[in-house]
Amino acid sequence: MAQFEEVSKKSALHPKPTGLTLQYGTAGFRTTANHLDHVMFRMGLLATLRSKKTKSTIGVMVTASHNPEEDNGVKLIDPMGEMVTPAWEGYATQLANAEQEALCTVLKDIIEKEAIDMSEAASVVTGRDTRPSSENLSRAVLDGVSCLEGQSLDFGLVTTPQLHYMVLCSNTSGCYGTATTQGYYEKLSKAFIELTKNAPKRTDDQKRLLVDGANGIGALKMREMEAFLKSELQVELFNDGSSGKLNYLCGADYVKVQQKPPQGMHMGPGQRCCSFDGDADRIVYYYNDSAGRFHLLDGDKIATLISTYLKELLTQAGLNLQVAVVQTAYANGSSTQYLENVMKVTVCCTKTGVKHLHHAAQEFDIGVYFEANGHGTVLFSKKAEEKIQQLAKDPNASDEKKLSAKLLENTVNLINQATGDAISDMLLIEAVLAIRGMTVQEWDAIYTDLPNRQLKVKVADRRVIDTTDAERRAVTPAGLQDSIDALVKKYKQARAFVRPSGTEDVVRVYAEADTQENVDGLAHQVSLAVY
Ligand code: 16G
Ligand code: ZN
Repeated sequence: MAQFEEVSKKSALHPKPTGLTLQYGTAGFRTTANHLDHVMFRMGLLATLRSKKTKSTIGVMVTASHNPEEDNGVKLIDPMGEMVTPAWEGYATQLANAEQEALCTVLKDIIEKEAIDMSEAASVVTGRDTRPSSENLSRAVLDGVSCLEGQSLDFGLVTTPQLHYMVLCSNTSGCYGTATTQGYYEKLSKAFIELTKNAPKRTDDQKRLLVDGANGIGALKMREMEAFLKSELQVELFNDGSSGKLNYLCGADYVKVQQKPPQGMHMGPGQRCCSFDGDADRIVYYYNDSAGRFHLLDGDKIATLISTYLKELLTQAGLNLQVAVVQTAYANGSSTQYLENVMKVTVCCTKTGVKHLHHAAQEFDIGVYFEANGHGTVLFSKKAEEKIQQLAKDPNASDEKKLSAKLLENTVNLINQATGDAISDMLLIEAVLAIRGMTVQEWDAIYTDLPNRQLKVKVADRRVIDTTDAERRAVTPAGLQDSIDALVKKYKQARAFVRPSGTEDVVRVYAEADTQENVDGLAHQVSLAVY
């Protein structure tokens, strides 16, 4: 077939370094940028096949998120804006690792296995972050798409969640929104402005927010968004990419892991601040108190704020919809306890990685999911959205109920349900704080985090550690979990687990206990047990 000849010919322009093997990990391929040209070309091929198979638009995002600027990566986005399914992750790995001469055979195998009709049309949308390598790499993706005669639309510089949004819009005939960045800004800003009308007394000072853009795409897109917000949010942007290096000493990952403010941010006492990561799908908040002490409000605090707000509105509206919060093993024990015992919401725990949380959240009327590292969003079931819409226009409903339904309706519109989105999450948090008249300190005081510590341990082969119970218990090697249990018993309010990283060649250790000194000791002892 002519298409395969074209693949053979073009793939020579994107040669695979012999012997190099890579794996489609938790968030796609990620490695040093100069090892990725062939992977990009091949992901263009695979996205085209996926599009033919699903008869839908598929997304390909070129980014390495919070990794250093020299790295890059790529991930595929499925029709409803979610991460590609596990079977296709497997194909992605096979295709990326096929030596040059075996490429067409692997491609044909996938076509056969999935019974793909090659005469189907295909449509692929692409996007990229601000890394210097991203432009050429995304061109390689487009080369792959054109080889198999797919249609492509390159959105160029966009945040990861913006591309997820484009995919979702493209496959829902515009019902979710208009598949342009303008459409994205208009949808979100309209909902935000409607919501903040319910907080008419907000002062300029309360509208002020310091944003660390991680010197990346989020900063660029925040600048574009600003014009749509009509001063209802007054953003002061730091690390906007004009001089600093991407993710270097800044960004959500740096702030969360180091537990300190990003470099280059001038924060006054009590000033509300937030950080995006390198592709703007993660956000964390923080402030310095009057004594100069740093306070971090991570994904768990965000999930608590949002689920409390939603639950209150549902009660006021008299709507019987179940709110659940999905967390991972990294969720601070205090947050889980608060959600279960005080808020009385259903809490469930999944393996690390957005796809697992997203999947679990789909099981509920309203599923709020957040990783402690700040990646998350809220999913509303069809039933929930319909009930909210009906009430908002019910002529017999009381004014109070109608107002709550309207607030819920705008909240739904403000949220990017395709994936966690730093810009959308930020606007939602700002709206919730405004409506509830809450300061960042009051939000922080909802519960107190248990002291915790994360460590990484280098081992010969991290795959010898296998886990169960949403990564909270180690099954192998034999005896490891018993040692952890014995160590945990020595401390108060303690918990610890180990898991192999899905993105780095290390084992991660997490521990919690009553004091920082104790938890540091526990984490250290657990890390010794891993060897
Ligand atoms: C990826 C995941 C993130 C997860 C992290 C864990 C996505 C989009 N990103 O960055 O959610 O927290 O991996 O990394 O799924 P680890 O396995 O190395 O700890
Ligand atoms: Zn990211």
